[in-house]
Amino acid sequence: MAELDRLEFGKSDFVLLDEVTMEQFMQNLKLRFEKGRIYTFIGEVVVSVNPYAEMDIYGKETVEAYRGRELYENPPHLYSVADAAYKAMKRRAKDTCIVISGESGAGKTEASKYIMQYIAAITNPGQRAEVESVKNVLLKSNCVLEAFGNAKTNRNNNSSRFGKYMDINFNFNGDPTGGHINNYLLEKSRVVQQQEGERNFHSFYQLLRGGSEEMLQSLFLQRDPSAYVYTREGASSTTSNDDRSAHKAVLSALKVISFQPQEIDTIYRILGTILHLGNLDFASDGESVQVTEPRAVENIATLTGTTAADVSKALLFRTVATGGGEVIEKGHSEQEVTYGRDAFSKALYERLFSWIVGRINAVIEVKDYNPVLHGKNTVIGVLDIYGFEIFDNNSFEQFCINYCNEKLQQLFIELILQQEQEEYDREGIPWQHIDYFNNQIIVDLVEQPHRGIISILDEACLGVGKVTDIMFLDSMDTKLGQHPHYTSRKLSPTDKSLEFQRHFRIRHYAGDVTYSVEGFLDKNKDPLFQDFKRLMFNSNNPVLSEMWPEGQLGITEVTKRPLTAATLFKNSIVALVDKLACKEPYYVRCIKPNEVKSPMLFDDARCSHQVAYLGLLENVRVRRAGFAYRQPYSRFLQRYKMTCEYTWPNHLMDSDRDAVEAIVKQHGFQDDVEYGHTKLFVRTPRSLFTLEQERAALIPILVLFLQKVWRGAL
Ligand code: AOV
Ligand code: MG
Repeated sequence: MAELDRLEFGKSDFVLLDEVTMEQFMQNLKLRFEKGRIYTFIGEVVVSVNPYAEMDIYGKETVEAYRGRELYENPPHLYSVADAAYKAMKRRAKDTCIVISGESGAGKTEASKYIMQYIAAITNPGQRAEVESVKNVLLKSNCVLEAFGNAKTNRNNNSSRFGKYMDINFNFNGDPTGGHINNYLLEKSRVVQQQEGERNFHSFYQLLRGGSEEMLQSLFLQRDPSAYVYTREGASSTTSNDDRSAHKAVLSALKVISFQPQEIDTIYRILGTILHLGNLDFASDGESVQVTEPRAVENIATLTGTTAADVSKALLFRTVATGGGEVIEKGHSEQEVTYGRDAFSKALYERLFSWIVGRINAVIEVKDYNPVLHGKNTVIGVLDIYGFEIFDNNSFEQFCINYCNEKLQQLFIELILQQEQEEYDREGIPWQHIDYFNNQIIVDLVEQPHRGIISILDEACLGVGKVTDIMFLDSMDTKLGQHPHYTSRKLSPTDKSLEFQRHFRIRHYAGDVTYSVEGFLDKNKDPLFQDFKRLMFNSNNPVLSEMWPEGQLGITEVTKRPLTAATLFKNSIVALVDKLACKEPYYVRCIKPNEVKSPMLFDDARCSHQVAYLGLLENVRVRRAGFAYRQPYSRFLQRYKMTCEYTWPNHLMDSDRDAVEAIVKQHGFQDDVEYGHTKLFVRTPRSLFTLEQERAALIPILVLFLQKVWRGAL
């Protein structure tokens, strides 16, 4: 509480600024950052600036200071939000979610881990073994998913290359009983290729640098990542995490999550297989293509529980059914072989990743929950997804990631800005409307049926004959030429940033991104020759075989054309947004202070850009014009009627509204409220704080009183 008033740290809530201007906002943000105050409120929203340095603010004492307290009793912290979400869930049986957003490297993943740790720390005071084990698995799953789903990019040394939404289930005691993880589009192209200065997924380097001698020998691997084509680019770049110790941590986490020895073994065999696949070379004698290194094929066969002959065949031929129902084997061209090999490597990794998530889910899934016996099962969801990103080369993956961030921004607008304003209107509360940029127009540009970019892309993928990426670009130019957020080289020939013919640009909410259409069609179709699926299904390793169930389909069995990658992604993100929208949302808005990962530097231009596009000023304005707290009259009365002689135990007034007015007047904060049609609106949390304190002081007296009544003493 004391810190809230210490001005040298700046204002702990942007709502308290003298004037809501960018200048004042930035001054306060910078001052706090420089004083080591990385968190600041906007009402219930926490704004966080990445400190790029270890902070001593997450320890046990801090947890204790925040546990069960009201938001405004302590300085702003991730723990304030976590506790608020937890309280809402526990006290009001509300499903809540914590949405963490911000661009790549802003600190989302770290924030999500602290939030999880906090929730783990404040629950299960009785140390019940089954709850402890659920908590343990939930916490350990992070380490495994990060190893397999994160990588060093040019924006962030530990960048999430998949989206993660984790639901934690709670019983009526408020203890975690289980959970569920949803993962979103893993950037699998990274398995076979990385941009300059980037790395493949951490898992490969961890295995090569941290695996035991026996392990590496059994996988026929050398220790040096530069010996493998797929890990060569990242072989010399350093990251903040030590691959060796991370490998140990992952192995022990896998055991805690109860992965079986054969499963763990299979995980590493798959990584080994992928590394060997990447090193395969092929030669053509003009007629047919051969593998030039048969040893590597044998290694792959051993690791995948198949035969060298079958591996070669799957690599070099494809089995096709002719029109007459005849099955023939058709040799690949050299180009097709390399293409097929890379597609296989990517698919192996993606399957592995999804399988790991599925295995974790099977362990943490809530079993035998009986709502009659156990009360309502409530949920806190934590969302940590890949942040908005701009690289030198932006492709299909960035397109998907940035679209996802548009959707989340849209959700923020709807939940925080729009809904708030609509509620004031609905309740007849006088206030001034606040303008904000609504990015729905960009969301539509991407996802609108028939006219949006994803539809145009899918249409191009369905085209017969040879449809090229450039034809897709032409089609966008024709259909989207008038769109204010879309342009391309052809449409803006004088624009310097659109250097190449294959470029198009989207004016995103968070900035302009120039994409290259190269590879869009292929990544969207995401084809994999059936032969690989059959090869894997027929493996004598049951764990591996289980990952490829569709391999059991016969060659002539017609399969429906699968949905494209972009459409699958869109559907999953739409479902995610729906899931979030029906929960009570809590927000953490992360800001990246500079481009060089420095703990000292506050880059004004970069920060104010983020403050602007995140809509934080608008957030403050809406919040300020508005009210920190609101509740339907009946609920307010229920909670506080005991604090007022006119309302306890029952009031005799005309309406609940009048009774509430009596309480408010008795406590002297009538200037701090507005009366809506159905709800009371309170401007500052402090008014409520007094009420809460009084209520807390009265409860023991009341309990004593009631006990006496029951015992017949009164
Ligand atoms: P992101 O999740 O937002 O980016 P991270 O959470 O991975 O970003 O943060 C990037 C790096 O910043 C971390 O690896 C830490 O070194 C540092 N960092 C972030 N938050 C803190 C903190 N609270 N205390 C100390 N260091 C921190 V991305 O996943 O790329 O969108 O896709
Ligand atoms: Mg992350």
